[in-house]
Amino acid sequence: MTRTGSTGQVVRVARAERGALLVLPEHDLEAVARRAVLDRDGLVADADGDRLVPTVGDLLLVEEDADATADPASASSGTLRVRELLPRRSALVRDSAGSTSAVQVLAANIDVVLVVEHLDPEPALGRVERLLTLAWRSGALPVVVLTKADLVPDPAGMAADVAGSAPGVDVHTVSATDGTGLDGVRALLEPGRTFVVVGPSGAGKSTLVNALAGREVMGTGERRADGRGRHTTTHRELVPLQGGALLIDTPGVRGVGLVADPDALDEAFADVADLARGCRFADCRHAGEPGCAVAEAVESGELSARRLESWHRLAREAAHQARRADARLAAQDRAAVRSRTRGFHRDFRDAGRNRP
Ligand SMILES: Nc1nc2c(ncn2[C@@H]2O[C@H](COP(=O)(O)OP(=O)(O)OP(=O)(O)O)[C@@H](O)[C@H]2O)c(=O)[nH]1
Ligand SMILES: [Mg+2]
Ligand SMILES: [Zn+2]
Repeated sequence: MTRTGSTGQVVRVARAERGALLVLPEHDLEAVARRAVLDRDGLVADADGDRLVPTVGDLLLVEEDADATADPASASSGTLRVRELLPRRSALVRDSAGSTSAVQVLAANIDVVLVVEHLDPEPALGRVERLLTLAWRSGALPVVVLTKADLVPDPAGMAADVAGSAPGVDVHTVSATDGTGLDGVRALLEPGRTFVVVGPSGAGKSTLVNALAGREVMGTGERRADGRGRHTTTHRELVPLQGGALLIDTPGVRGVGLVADPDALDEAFADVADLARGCRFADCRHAGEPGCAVAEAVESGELSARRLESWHRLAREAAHQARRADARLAAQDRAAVRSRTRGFHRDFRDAGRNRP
């Protein structure tokens, strides 16, 4: 390990693109970002030797790139070479739909996930529930931010509705236009805390980041049908704030796949999980079993049918994803066995050949 190397230093990934990273020194996030290069495969090994794709928010051990400095063409760029990925204390992870690639880490080492949803058009509760489940799974604290309060007559009433789908989660209602509610979000921005902002395109994520930063760090804008004048965010970026907190802006999410985690589902649906303790069967699926306390709560109006449906959808998806992950693991195992077997056959053949 190169941890003790004289030129080794720890940096934070501000932006990750294929093969190249923009990084900031861990303790001087206002410094000018530098380029860091990865091995040809675009991966970096962690302490266990697993090779992973680095993502925004990651902490990396890097060294000055001696080769690049020796090369006059790149000497001025002062490139860093990535040596090791430091352990992630939290990670916002989505399931990528493809069968080949596994999961995608959207952001690492985050403290708070700001789930941003607009009040106009009307908030999509199912999307909030899905993003909260991802957020609970990340190991960071989820917080809901409802934007565009200036565009609706009863923001507080709408916020109460959303809060019903976000048990145990603080819900803030803001308007970037008139400044309503921003102080409540600002109060969360303790120095050294990292926030990631997630939500649909047009929700006002970048507008919120700019308002909190007090300057135009991210492009924002209305999405127009002709595609012009459009400032939709296309990359994830870490934005250090003056006060010492860090914000990660992200592009709008369309479909985000859940990564299986029953605990995260129980957190996001704490109301359903609580009710489920009253079901006759410990493994009740709340799908017509006798003595189902969850069904009774829907009957009595204590739990909305919509919310139970949402739980069913996400629970099915998590189970499906778990099976897919198992299948991927099994395929990897089979490939490993095949290559071991090939090695064995080769050894066997060679041994035969060498026999006198
Ligand atoms: N009226 C009003 N408009 C807002 C508010 N916040 C954002 N907007 C507008 O909504 C539009 C989209 O805002 P963005 O911040 O670009 O949205 P985004 O979530 O970053 O979108 P993507 O980058 O595509 O994911 C812009 O025209 C903003 O000016 C708000 O609180 N009130
Ligand atoms: Mg944006
Ligand atoms: Zn039940």
